[in-house]
Amino acid sequence: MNAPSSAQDADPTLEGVVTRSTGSWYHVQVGDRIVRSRIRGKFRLTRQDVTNPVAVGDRVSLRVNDEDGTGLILDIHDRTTKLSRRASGHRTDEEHVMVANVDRAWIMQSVRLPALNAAFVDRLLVAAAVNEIPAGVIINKMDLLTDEQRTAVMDFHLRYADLGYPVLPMSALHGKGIEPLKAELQDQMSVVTGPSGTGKSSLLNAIEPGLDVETGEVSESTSKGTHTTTHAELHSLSFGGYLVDTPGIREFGVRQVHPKDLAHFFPEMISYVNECKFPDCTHDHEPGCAIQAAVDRGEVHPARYDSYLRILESLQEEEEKRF
Ligand SMILES: Nc1nc2c(ncn2[C@@H]2O[C@H](COP(=O)(O)OP(=O)(O)OP(=O)(O)O)[C@@H](O)[C@H]2O)c(=O)[nH]1
Ligand SMILES: [Mg+2]
Ligand SMILES: [Zn+2]
Repeated sequence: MNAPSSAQDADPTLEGVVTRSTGSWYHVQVGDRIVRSRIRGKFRLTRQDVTNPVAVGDRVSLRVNDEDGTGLILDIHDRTTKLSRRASGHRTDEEHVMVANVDRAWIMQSVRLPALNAAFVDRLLVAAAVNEIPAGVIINKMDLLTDEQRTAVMDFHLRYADLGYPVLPMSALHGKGIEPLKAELQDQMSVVTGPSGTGKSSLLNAIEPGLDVETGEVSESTSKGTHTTTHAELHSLSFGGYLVDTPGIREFGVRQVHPKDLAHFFPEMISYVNECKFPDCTHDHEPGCAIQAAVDRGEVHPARYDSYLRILESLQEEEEKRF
C-alpha cells in the first residue's frame, strides 16, 4: 500500500503508453521521453494463458526509480481492443497479444518477393473482425508487377474492395501511393502486419523518413524475408497518430472463434447463414447449404470459401484437443 502523501509530495505515479516490449524490458513513452521499465511480477502470475501480459499499445501507470531512471509498471489500463494470435510453440491455446488499443489494422502484402498470400489476408481479416478492429489491405511493391501477374493482382484487389475493405496499392520503397494511406493513418492508432519482407518497415520510413527503421533483404531463391523486425514497435507520426510496426508472421492462427460462428466473420457469407437446411450447418459438407450454393453461383469467391474451410478445420482441431 502507498504511504499517505503529504501535500508537498506530488503523486509519483505517471501515465504512459508501451512502445516496445522485448520480454523483460518495456519501453514506455511518458510525454516526450521513453522510460525503460519492468513489470510487477504479479502480472506474470495471474495471466498464465497469455505469453505477454503487457503488449505494445497498452496504456500503463508506472513509477520511476530516482536512482537509475528505470520504471516499474504498476497497472495496465483496460484495453479498448487487442489483436492477438495463437502463440507459436507447444501450447497452441496460448494467446500472444500483438498489439493493444489499435483503431485500425493494415494487412500488408507484396505482389512479388514474397508473393500475394490471400489465405494469410483472410485469416487476419477474421482476427480483426473478431476483435472489432476495422481492417484494410495494402498491396506493396507495385513497381515489381509483371504483365503475367496483372490479372491475378487485379482479381486480388477487387476481391477485397468488393467486400468493402480499403485496398491501397503502393510502392513503399519509391514513396509511391502512400498519400492515401497517410490520410487514413492520421490521428489514428494503427498497426501494420504481414509476412516478413513485404515492406512494413519500409513503409514506416516512407511516411516518416526521420525514423530510419531497419529493413532487410528478401531472398531471391526462397522469396522469403529475413525477419528483420524482431519486436513490435509503436512509432509516433509527425502528422498525428501512431503506427505500430510488427515482426513478419510465419503463420497466423485464428483464435477466440467457435467453429459454428466462423461464417459471421466473412462479410459476404453473413446473409446466407440462416438459409441453410440445417441450423447447425458448418457449410463444409451438409446438403442444402446456402453458402455452398452461393459459391456455386459465383456470389462467394472460391478462394474465400477455401480460406473459410481451412480456418474451420484448424478451429475444429483445436476444439477436439480441448476434450
Ligand atoms: N521493389 C520494392 N522493394 C521494396 C518495396 N518496399 C520494400 N521493399 C524491399 O523489401 C525488402 C524488405 O523490406 P522490409 O521493410 O524490411 O520488410 P518487412 O515487412 O519490414 O520485413 P520484416 O521486418 O522481416 O517482417 C527490402 O529489401 C526493401 O527494400 C517496394 O515498394 N518495392
Ligand atoms: Mg520490418
Ligand atoms: Zn451451410
